[in-house]
Amino acid sequence: MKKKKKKIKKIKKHIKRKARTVKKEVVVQKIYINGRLIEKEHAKISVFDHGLLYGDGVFEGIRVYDNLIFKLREHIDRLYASAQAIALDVPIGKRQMVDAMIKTLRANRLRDGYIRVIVTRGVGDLGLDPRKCKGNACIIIIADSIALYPEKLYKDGLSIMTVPTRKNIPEAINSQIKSLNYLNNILAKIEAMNSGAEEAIMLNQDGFVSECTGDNIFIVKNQKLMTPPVHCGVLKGITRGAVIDLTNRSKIACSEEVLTRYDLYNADECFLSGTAAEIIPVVKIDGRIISAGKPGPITLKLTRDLSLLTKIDGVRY
Ligand code: PXG
Repeated sequence: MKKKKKKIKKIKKHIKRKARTVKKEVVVQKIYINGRLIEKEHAKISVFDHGLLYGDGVFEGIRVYDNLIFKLREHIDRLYASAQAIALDVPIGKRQMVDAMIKTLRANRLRDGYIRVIVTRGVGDLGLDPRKCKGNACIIIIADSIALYPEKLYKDGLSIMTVPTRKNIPEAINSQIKSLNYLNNILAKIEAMNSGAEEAIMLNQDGFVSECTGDNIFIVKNQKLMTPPVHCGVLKGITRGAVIDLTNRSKIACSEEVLTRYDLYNADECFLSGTAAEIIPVVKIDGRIISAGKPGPITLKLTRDLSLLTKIDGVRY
């Protein structure tokens, strides 16, 4: 009897020790910086990095669902296109970038979550001159989780509002560039939050609806889905693209339309789409109740369809 008790004690001790080591492995987050995986606490870059000093760099946010990287190719292509647009040489190729992302995901034992890939112009001096950063482009990959809005709002719907801050004009900074400078959108977000709304609708210079601060916008009117075209200053969102594909498969009519605030106020349904947000219903716009104050049927169907798509469509790692 004594022997048995001793054995059980030994096994319990072993399990405890094992649990401790597993926990330790999960807890210590590792960040990829220029080819090295560094513990979060020690993951640091220079204060002379032009990404910090000037927002000079580009990024992507990508979701992973149960070991599948959703729309990987699209995100990688957009990252390199953003870099090309700001004349930033990414020091590694697309294949190597994917390998680095997978290495980071595995090191963090992340099955579900979010990868942030950042490429900055790198270390220069206290002047704008990008030539000073030559050869120093810095690659950072963070594998983590993300929640753009509280869970409750996915059931109840968002209240959003148009804000005074307009989209940057495309001749200044094209909306397709996912740059490290989000000040325009942050100002819009502050304005919305200061007025009690969770998200901002940004208009373009001509007063037409463009997008929200980190999501694209869709409305439903008479069973037909509509979203602003790219020339209205919207980022060609990858989730936006996935939603459009889903409507094609389900034979739901969907088109790109120049939209005004009037169109939003009179919509039957409204939702936002984005990598971080996924699909989130909107029930109030500038104080007007939309969709009888609850998520509409087409919004809910597309939410279900997108969720199914993320379970099958992706690159396994
Ligand atoms: N518009 C803007 C301005 C964005 O920044 C989208 C639309 C949606 O695009 P995708 O391709 O994701 O469907 C975005 C994307 C964050 C965060 O941390 C924001 C985005 C993506 C990931 C994370 O807030 N915005």
